[in-house]
Amino acid sequence: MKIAHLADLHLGFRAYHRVTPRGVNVRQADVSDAFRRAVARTIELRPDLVLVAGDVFHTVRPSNTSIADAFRQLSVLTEGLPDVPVVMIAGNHDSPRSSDTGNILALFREIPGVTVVADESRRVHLPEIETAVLCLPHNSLAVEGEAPTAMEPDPAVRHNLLMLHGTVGGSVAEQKMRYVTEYGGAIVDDTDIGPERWDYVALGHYHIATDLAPNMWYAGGIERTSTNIWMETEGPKGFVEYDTELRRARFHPVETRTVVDLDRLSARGLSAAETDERIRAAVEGIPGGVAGKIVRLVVTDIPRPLVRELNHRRIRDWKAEALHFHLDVRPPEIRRIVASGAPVRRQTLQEQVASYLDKHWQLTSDTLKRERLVELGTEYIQRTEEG
Ligand SMILES: [Mn+2]
Repeated sequence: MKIAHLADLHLGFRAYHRVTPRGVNVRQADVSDAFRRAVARTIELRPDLVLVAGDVFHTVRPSNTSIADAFRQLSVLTEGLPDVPVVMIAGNHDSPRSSDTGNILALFREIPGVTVVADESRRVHLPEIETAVLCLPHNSLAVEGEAPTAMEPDPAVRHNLLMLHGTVGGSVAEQKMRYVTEYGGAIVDDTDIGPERWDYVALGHYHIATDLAPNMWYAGGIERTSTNIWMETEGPKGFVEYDTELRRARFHPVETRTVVDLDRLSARGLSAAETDERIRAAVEGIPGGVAGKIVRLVVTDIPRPLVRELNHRRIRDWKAEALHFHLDVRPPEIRRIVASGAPVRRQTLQEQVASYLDKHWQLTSDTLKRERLVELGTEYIQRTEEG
């Protein structure tokens, strides 16, 4: 049996302020395009089953445009794959906190062939392909006071699949997952899942395609929609195809907008002209230029007065040409000279957070890397400053 496993579509995601000629946010259009491509590729593969592991929408209340678009694409999918069941669960992004808000995913139950599990855990039986999918949407894992669902395969069924939306914990996950993961997810231990007991485990929530076992995958997002997209610039986006007979997974990349995170520059000891020259060389070194791309250049050790002297006209031109150009300037770290009595500049918030994480934070686990923690803390503060 061949399974197409998609996750974290985040339809309706928006970023930056550009709109398409039709007035749609450009990133929203990008995500919609990526989904269209993923649907087309899925139809070509002719799987026996399609799984969507949560976060179909970026928000609990997506816009009418997003809803109509999702409905259209799911109809294209089911019409292109007649008799192929589509099973989807809700993730943390598309699960309202209050159950009387109702889940927008319920609408897709109107499409023949689509099964939606939005709140409580449920085993979906698909007798025509001798399969049962135990579905654990976000709310079934995250709502306090509910007894946790026992994750047991059904011995009466030939193919047992598990689909859940959350953060998998355990040593393999800690090794393989490159960033702290998305906020707001439920945590599930890998020993509770026991991937060896299942034909396949389809995971959603972590946005980088990752195999936690040969038959247990995060499909990753189809576009870059994370809280911090710079954590997911490496590697393509797409979805996973899994063959239960061959026990083999194949990742199918989907074309996405180009995101370039340039190598960091240090301005230590450089003049404004020299710094400008290095910035220019770095940006002009991007093959094909910055046009339409999402670009970041981090420049460290750059004092504020030097920032003011940079060639801002050129930077504005890049900003106009790129979809998003972020020159991320970071001042030198302040070393306090306590005994001198010399006036000490007040630390920026970013410096305070970095220094606290670096010198005072007690690491809660041996597997955490302090350097990475400081970097993450700094980046999050930076993002809040970007607005
Ligand atoms: Mn997500």
